[in-house]
Amino acid sequence: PDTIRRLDYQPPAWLVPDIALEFDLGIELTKVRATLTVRQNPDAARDQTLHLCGDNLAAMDLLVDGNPAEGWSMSGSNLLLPLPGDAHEVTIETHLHPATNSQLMGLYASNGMLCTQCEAEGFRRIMFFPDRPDVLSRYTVRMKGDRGAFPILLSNGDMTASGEDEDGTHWAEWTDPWPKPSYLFALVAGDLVARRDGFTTMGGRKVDLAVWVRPGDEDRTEHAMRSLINSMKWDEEVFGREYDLDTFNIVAVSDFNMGAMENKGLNIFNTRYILADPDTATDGDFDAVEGVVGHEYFHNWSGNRVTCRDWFQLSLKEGFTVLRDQMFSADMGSEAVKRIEDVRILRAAQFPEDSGPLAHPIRPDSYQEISNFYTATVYNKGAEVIRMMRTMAGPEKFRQGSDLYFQRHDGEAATCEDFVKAMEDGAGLDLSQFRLWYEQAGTPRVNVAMTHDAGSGKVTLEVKQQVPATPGQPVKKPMPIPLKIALFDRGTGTHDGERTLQITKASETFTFGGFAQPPVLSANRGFSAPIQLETEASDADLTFLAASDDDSFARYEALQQLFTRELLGATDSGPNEPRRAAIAEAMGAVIDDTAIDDMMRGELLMLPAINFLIELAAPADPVALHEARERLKAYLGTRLRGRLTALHDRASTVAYSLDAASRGARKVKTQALILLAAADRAETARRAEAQYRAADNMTDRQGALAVMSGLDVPARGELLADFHARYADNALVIDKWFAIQASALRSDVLDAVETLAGHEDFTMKNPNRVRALYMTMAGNPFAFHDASGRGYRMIADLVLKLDPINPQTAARFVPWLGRWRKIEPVRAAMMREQLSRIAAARSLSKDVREQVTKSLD
Ligand code: DPP
Ligand code: ZN
Repeated sequence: PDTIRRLDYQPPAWLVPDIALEFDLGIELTKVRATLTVRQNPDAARDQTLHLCGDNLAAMDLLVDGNPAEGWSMSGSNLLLPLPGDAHEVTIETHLHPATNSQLMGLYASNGMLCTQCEAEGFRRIMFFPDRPDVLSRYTVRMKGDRGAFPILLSNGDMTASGEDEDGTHWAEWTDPWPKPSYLFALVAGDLVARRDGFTTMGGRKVDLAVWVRPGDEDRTEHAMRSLINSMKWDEEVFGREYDLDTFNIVAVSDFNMGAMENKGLNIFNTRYILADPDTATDGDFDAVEGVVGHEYFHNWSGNRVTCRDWFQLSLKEGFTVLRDQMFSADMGSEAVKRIEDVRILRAAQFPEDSGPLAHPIRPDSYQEISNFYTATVYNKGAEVIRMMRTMAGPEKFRQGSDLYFQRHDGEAATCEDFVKAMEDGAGLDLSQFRLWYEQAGTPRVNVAMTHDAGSGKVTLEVKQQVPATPGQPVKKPMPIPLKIALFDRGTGTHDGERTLQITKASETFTFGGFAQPPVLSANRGFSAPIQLETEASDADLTFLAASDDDSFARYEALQQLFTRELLGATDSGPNEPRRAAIAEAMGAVIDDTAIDDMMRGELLMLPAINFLIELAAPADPVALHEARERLKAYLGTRLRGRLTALHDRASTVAYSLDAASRGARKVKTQALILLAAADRAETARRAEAQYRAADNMTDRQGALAVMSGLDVPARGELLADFHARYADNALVIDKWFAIQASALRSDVLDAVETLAGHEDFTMKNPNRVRALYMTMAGNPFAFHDASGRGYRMIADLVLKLDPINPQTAARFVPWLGRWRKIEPVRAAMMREQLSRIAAARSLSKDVREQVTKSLD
């Protein structure tokens, strides 16, 4: 397979300043005719051959300056067209079959409508084109189709003309004045209804907003529209970015590989990130809608106005845009809670990637299939890296850096280096060593050892770091790490101010004076750097921080460390009684603490995820970890029973609304049930059933059902059936019904997954449904790591079956098997065996092939 390398980048020999596309739409057959204005790129080596990417296309007609093209040839699936001069007009016709496009890349049919997905390399499945992000064109799109089948015709930019033909067809023309790469092209045609609203930008532009959905779904679009308006306003206020067209359209599509797509002026979304109402969406779903609507909107500047030179620069737009959506959500809700949630995601999804066979820097050096690089590393670690710049510069300077970046590169295809340079010049930072964060993969391990000298009152911190070897990078340099710390006085419970240590070496020491007593160290406050931190904190220190730290992340972290110590220790030597008691006391204090709100309380009551513990325990016995975790839950549930039931009772009286107090109440309710369930099944089942039956919202209903679903009680089957019947016509809720069962911590969970795969509602054609069942199962350690190896086999079977249908989605399941190095040897061998079985398949997509080969290495 071909490996593409970052350092091989060459500018395109030909530019395409303008493209006119004409679509004759049909579900079975769509004819596309493109006219490309091409000219030699003065800044590239001269090449008289125009290289046009194609994927599964045939040129039905090919003209140069109006005459049949001569001398053209195919190179694999690409088209090579010799051109005599400096500038030409090339016309090409292609025929597409949207109904059979199960990959969901290019033009495809979903639910009777036509839609597109072009990032990263989908446009070449529509038209022969230099399908690379550094070729920017002005698009004019004319669509015509049957008025009955496709009453609504949308594309990028603004609609500039429309009309009817005598034969029952109608047409619309859309023009996008902003030059863009082909991956931002989009088209939607179908029977859609809109929620409409408007927004006036800070410059006075009146923008028509519309959220388009299938008829019947319009009542579930209010939150998406509100999120869009909030995003537009927020980006003006916080980043000074204004919208630049008269129209902004969002369309929700039920068959979608990713979360959403930022096509210029026409964002296309997975329905799960648009549709939300209290009856069908949880509070978490509402947050996800707000975050993703914001994310895609923010791309209009960080991605569209300034795009990427090549796909190695993906984090330029994604890391930055994730940071922007995180900041937005923090401002819309609770900054402290949002930070904890984002770190939890990073640890659960990115840390395992960074320490496994697929580890790559946020700016990768090579790839075979770019779809495999839409990763937690490029996105979430990418956001952490830019967040560190912001921490070092401070908010105002950071804003100056981002202003300079947008100003310098508006209209360009830029690189990560351009961003770093703009931050250096605009924010006044020296980022020479910091560039290592773009080059080196692996999560740095940082160890902080503290000594105290009673005579001089001096505290010394000895900081050591080590960046682990990753594939292709055996030896690493020390990273620059902004480490926020505070030194607490044990007696007063206060500290003398937060400091940011700028760590630059493998080993260095920092000294502070004025400490009569040894202080308690609070380190990596706010998670100021994406590292694994080791300290020598005693249980007493952690208990102190869990109770007194004024940084809410650090407080959460101290509790997490206590949990982690207990859980990792318990798998070897059983529970540590004094530590368990200290944890119970700290949790009790969290329940009683009136100074924190319920949103934060819910966070603090959560035990670390098994998939994070596996990282720390390596080689791990996942089921032993799971059992230790259940034992700790049971212990806490028993010790805190009175307080947890009181908490559940108190929270149950709070009426439904979307405000923080009401959401917090729902969060602690389900957390209380989770702990109580491990202690007293029968009593908790009664409580959960009551919560389910009384629920007037999905958060309470789903939370109760998820708890029930893990219990062996008669009402379990009845409630699952009730849930299915109640929401039978709502695909997103039926996804939940699948996921709740696949996440159950029960011995028969794999039987259940097998049965569900045969359920009439299950289909391999819909990525949301496949993920609801199988991604949930793969993430359920109790199921996936079943000692028989059956969970591994089921995921391998799925990959093999899904690959011919939808390779991009199939490849996403491979990394679960690739984590074998972290698992005890007996299971690890079985995981490898399943990877080998996939590798041996007669034909595999490039996507799955790359992931499997790397995972076996
Ligand atoms: N660029 C898209 C995003 O916003 C890819 N799904 O993340
Ligand atoms: Zn994005």
